[in-house]
Amino acid sequence: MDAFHTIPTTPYEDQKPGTSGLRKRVTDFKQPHYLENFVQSIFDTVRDFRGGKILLGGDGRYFNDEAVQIILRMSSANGVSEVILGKNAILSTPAASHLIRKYHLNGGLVLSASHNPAGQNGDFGVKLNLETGGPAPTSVTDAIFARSQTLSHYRIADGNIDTSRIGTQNLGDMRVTVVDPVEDFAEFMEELFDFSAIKALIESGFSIAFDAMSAVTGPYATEIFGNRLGVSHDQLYNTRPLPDFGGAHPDPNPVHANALFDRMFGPNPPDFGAASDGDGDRYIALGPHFYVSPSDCLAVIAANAHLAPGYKDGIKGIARSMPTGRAADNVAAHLNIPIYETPTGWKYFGNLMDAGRITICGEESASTSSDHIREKDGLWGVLMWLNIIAAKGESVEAIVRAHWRQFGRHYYTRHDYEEVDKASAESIIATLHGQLETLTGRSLQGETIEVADSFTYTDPVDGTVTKNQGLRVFFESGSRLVMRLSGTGTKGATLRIYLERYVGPEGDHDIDLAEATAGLAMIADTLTDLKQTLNRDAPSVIS
Ligand code: G16
Repeated sequence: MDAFHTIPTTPYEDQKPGTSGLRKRVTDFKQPHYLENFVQSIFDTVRDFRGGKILLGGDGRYFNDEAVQIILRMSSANGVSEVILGKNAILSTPAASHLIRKYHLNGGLVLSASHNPAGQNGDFGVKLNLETGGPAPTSVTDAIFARSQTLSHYRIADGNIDTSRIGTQNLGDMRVTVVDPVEDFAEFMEELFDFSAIKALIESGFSIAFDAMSAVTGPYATEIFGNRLGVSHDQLYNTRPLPDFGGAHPDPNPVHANALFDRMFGPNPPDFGAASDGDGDRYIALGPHFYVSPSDCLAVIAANAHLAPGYKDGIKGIARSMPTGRAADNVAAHLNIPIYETPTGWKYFGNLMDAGRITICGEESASTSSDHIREKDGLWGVLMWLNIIAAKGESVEAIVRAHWRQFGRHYYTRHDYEEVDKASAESIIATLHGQLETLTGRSLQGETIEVADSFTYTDPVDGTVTKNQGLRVFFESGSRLVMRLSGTGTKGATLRIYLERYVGPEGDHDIDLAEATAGLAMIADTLTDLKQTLNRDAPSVIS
């Protein structure tokens, strides 16, 4: 029997989880007892974990292996009966959600800072999912934070687990079962999508470029696209997960996925391009010389999901986060199904899915998914696109253009000012907040403001009210401007500005995106003086 130890500790004040778990610099997590304090706070709050079964794994980033051993030892000392562990301590976020549901576990911990860079000077994170397979709601993460502020001890056992050995081992009284999540996940995807049709499409010469960005989806993509769908392995890029993601930033956007963009906008591009992020929950989709905005992805997928076998009976409802472009709203109206607008954060979709109100949900931050799990799912998004293309026999661009002709086009872009001074970013938000009630009727850049507010969400299932989820300015033309601070950054603050302009089905769908939204960007600056306040000429990332 291994010994259990009770180690005295003192609280860290900064352990409040953000949009998606606790995300900090690796150097923060490596402070004495930092990880242990947070994990003990979870065990003290989520009581089902004691005596229960949990899932554990991460996106393989630097510090993953060390953290997994610490969490295993703490799980044993805290009375967990069994941990299901991804082979080599690696699990994508969607695969984790799937396994929690499949094995009826009490929840799980996914070690990831998602799309944030990794390495000794990069970021690390701990995401907590509950028994539904979805991210813990704010009520739970707030309770964990409260516990972390009074913590005086944590419990840890001795021992070590060989994470490469499939099968069951023991750590004290706790069983640890190492599983290969890839096979399971691939089989699950075969139940949802028409693999024969996609395979036939690939065999007909349809070429793709999938970039796993040296992150967690590589092995999944190799199995699903390569082995099962017949995509040539030289069309799959960066499929070996690396602890520092090859020194790159595994965020599938035009700046960080520039290799994919160069390929898709260069000479002789493949027919379809896609990339996913650090932990595999985000994705982007492109056609030759054509990028589909994530908000359009949500709308196009919602409109065509019935073409995939798993969704052949249609969809019950759609949800999107508030800042996400409103293209999906037009689809919901057409299908006569409800559309829900939630705060940013996948956790807000969980209740809607559990209550059977929605089937498809998505966010502007490069994600679409469905109620097959309770997380966003990058490879699901890619497979859905391939299924739709195979079923329709049309290119990505033809599908999206036909969609615009039916529903109109929401020109949509997000401007991020990253790693800016926190106080300055907060003052910009405060400046706009202070004007909200007086903006109606004001005209700027040829647009007239209809109304402006601060977004409050009332969960229609449990009635929880969540306030201050972003500032919205609506224009009489149908355009919209949204501003909020990111909850996933680890250095300074990130100010996000979301610009959206609608042009109806008969309108011009070929305006340059930057041009279409330039007036709205100028309005944001006029209202808040943001460039001067941040001392920046331009956003760090435009997506
Ligand atoms: C997380 C959340 C998403 C959210 C995104 C960006 O994604 O799960 O719901 O849209 O962060 O959040 P923010 O705008 O606050 O930075 P991920 O992929 O980072 O886990």
